[in-house]
Amino acid sequence: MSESLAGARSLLARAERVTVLTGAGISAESGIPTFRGESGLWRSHRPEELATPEAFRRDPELVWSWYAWRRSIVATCEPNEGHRALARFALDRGGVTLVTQNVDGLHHRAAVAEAGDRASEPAHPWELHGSLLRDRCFDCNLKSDAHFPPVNELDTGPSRGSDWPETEVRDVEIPRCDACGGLLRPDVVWFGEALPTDALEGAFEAAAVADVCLVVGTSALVHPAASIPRATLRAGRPIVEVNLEPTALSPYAEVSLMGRAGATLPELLR
Ligand code: BJW
Ligand code: ZN
Repeated sequence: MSESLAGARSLLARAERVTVLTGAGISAESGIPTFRGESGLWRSHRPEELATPEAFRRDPELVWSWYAWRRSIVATCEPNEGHRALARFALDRGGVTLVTQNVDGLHHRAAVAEAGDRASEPAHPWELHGSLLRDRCFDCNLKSDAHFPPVNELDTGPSRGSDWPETEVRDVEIPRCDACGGLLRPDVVWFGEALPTDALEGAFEAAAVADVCLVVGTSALVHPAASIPRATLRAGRPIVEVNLEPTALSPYAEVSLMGRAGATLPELLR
């Protein structure tokens, strides 16, 4: 076992409370594209044209086309060894708060699968950037289960490409809110929008009292999520990082484990 892996394991073994912050990198091995980096979504698409309220006001069909494609990817993906290792870790030892920037629902699916017949309830992670699995009214904020595009219009077959087929759902009528008739949007957090207060407060509170903050698969460039591990640092406790490459947080991490989350987490959390 490498020295850093042993060091990280010993920090976790001594910790009573652990807060885990995850990002797109943990779902990469499930086949969900990350945002930054070589094949990241923001390499080929401009965030300001797709992930802002202004973009939605300007061209809701375009934005929905992109999210429909993203939903079609998530619909075919499964939690990977990284999600599962974290779910087992939380169920086995308690004292773990899971906070994610991801909108794919894979942490919860892993928790449900790992909980199986156990008595303990699979916890929902704090979802800082919302969920792709829900819609929300653009006008009155009423939330509902995702119902766009209709499941039978999702191209989830083996022919689904890795690129966004921009035109595919452009002609589909966008559903409207039952309560006020406003346009529905995906219930995710776009740039310039506030994060859900309960998730943000829950995450900062858990980080501030954590004995270790474990940060997995995030470039740590998007705030306020990227500031959460600093609450642990401010309390004089360490950060352990798992990533393919150094990030904005690496200089502050007690241990940086460079590797795939799907291989590293099962080793680290065994
Ligand atoms: C692997 C791996 C493997 C790969 N194993 N590792 C302070 C300073 C500067 C700017 C700001 C600031 N505070 C706020 C801002 C503005 C802005 C911001 O942060 N901008 C920066 C980019 C400069 N923030 C906001 O606008 C936020 N809102 C806000 O601040 O509101 C204020 C407000 C208050 C009150 C009223 C009104 C407003 C909102 C941010 C929303 C972010 N939304 C997105 C899209 C979500 C919906 C969707 O999915 O479409 O969230 S953007 C995108 O980035 C997504 C992600 O959750 C987020 C973070 O990305 P993440 O997860 O880190 O992914 P990547 O791709 O960046 O990194 C992947 C990592 O994995 C890499 O490091 C790889 O190496 C690694 N990896 N494979 C392990 N197998
Ligand atoms: Zn409404």
